[in-house]
Amino acid sequence: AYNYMKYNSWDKIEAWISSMASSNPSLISTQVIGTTFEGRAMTVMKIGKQSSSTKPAIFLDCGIHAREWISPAFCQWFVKEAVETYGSDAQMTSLLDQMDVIVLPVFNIDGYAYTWSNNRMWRKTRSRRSGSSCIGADPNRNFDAGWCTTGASSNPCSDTYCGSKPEFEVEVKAVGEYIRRNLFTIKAFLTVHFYFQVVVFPYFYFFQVGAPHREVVQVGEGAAGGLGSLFGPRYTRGPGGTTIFPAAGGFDDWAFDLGGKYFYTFEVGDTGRFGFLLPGSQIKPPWGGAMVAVKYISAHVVGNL
Ligand code: 0X9
Ligand code: ZN
Repeated sequence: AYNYMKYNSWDKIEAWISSMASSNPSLISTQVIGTTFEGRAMTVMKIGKQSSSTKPAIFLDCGIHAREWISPAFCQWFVKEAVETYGSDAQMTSLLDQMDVIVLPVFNIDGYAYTWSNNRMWRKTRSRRSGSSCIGADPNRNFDAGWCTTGASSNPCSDTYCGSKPEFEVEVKAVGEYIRRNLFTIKAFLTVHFYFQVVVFPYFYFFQVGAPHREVVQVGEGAAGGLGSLFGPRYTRGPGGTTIFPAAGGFDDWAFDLGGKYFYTFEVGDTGRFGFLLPGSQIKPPWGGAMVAVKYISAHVVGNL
């Protein structure tokens, strides 16, 4: 059986995606949305009760930063929980009856593979460019939202390199195009990072809460409450630029500007004892918290369609 209690290599995750889809055909369908720089297929898993009409959807992505291993582990855990609790857990059942959750288990697959093969602390993609021997760009700085104006670097050797131009990274372009094509059905976005303990929302590229202010904040507070119930009041929430740090070119700000009403970025993890090297045996509590938060936000979205 697939071991969710440890981290899994990309090869294992890729095989897991197909086997989950083929063993749960009534709940999961897959679609390839692009190819990474190194040629790996980017596959999304659409989880939800089948319907003859297009259902509204929530987009959940993990692993935009290569070394944040707990993030892809959470996406896998979410899919497992969805499949196992659909029909018994009331919240999950109502969510999957009314909406689809579109899961991108690993956004930055090349980077993730590289953290397994060469450098555990790698963050960026693995793209190459002429004029520099440094490799990769930060995919969460490469979206077209105040691109490279703050909290990002134009130095290709930096860990927060914004790339040669917005959506230059093929993975970013693939996700961008998928979202543009499906924006009418995608009602909310959830992105999982490691390792602050926050639920944050746009904007990150300037100091302003995105509209509609009050509702976005309230839902974020409720979600952070779910995380806080597992981790204590350390869990904070708020608009990104002031709550954590300003950083332009993010997936969240870009999708928000495009018209995505709800976009929450979760940072889950411990309080820094293990940092990025959080052992697989420690991943369960942060997942539990994130699951509570995901369900909280989904329930709000379902109730406000
Ligand atoms: O800096 C980031 O991209 C995220 N933090 S991390 O330590 N996991 O790298 C925060 C992303 C918040 N969103 C934006 N800055 N747009
Ligand atoms: Zn991150």
